[in-house]
Amino acid sequence: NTNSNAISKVSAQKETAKHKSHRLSNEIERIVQDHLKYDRENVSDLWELIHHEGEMKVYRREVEENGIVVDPLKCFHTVKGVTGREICHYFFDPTYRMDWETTLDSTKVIETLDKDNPDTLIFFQLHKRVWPSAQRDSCFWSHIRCVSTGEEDQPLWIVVNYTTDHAQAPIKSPFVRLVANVALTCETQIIEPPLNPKDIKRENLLCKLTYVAFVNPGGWAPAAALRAIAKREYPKFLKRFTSYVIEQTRDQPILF
Ligand code: 14H
Repeated sequence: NTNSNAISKVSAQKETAKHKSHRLSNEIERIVQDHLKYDRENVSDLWELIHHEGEMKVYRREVEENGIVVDPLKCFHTVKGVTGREICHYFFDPTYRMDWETTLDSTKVIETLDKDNPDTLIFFQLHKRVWPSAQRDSCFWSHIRCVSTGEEDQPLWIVVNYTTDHAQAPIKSPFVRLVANVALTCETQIIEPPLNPKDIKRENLLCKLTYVAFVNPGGWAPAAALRAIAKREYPKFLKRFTSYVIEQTRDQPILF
């Protein structure tokens, strides 16, 4: 099917690592490298822990720009029984988006940058009016990548969602455009590794997940309401999304 075809294309890229450049290549490279450098760093005391539940920790910094709330958000989570590649795959692939997203009215892919290597898609999304002000939409590139670390280690997988302009997604009132820079980074650990790697079972897998979000609401919205929504919705997203991936992969062969 189309989907497994897309998966194998992204993994093929992992082996060959030669891909065509396109109009967004430089920007993607810069933004991905920034996330790889900083996201997994522990939080300083400037960050407030707003939610702690089991392995999940959600932090934020209260920041305003010209009276608009743009609080950076950072989450750490550990998920059992799945790989980083699996988590990133379900986060990136539009096939599953509406299964786990609860804050969207719609999602649409408006461009695939390189059809031979579909690791970058441009999305147009309409957000539910959870906002106590005008309804928001978003247009962003979404990029998935596998990053090799040391020989012994499992590779890192990362997905970055970053706001972009697109002729097929003009800003139309009454909608207000969200501006975002979001990254999900995953590292797989093998616990009590069996002697033969072929014997690795799901119970041997642990995935360290980092989710970082810089979201600007794009226009005024009441600060207190926005912060209450963020505090409720980010943990809810992390729980629902990770449970979804566990559920989807339970009886599937492990995708390293
Ligand atoms: O990351 C999430 N979803 C993806 C896939 O749909 C899209 C997201 C994004 C958001 C906005 C613009 C572009 C891209 O990366 C999961 C998001 C869960 C968010 C729930 C919380 C919403 C409350 C936000 C409050 C912001 C305060 C400034």
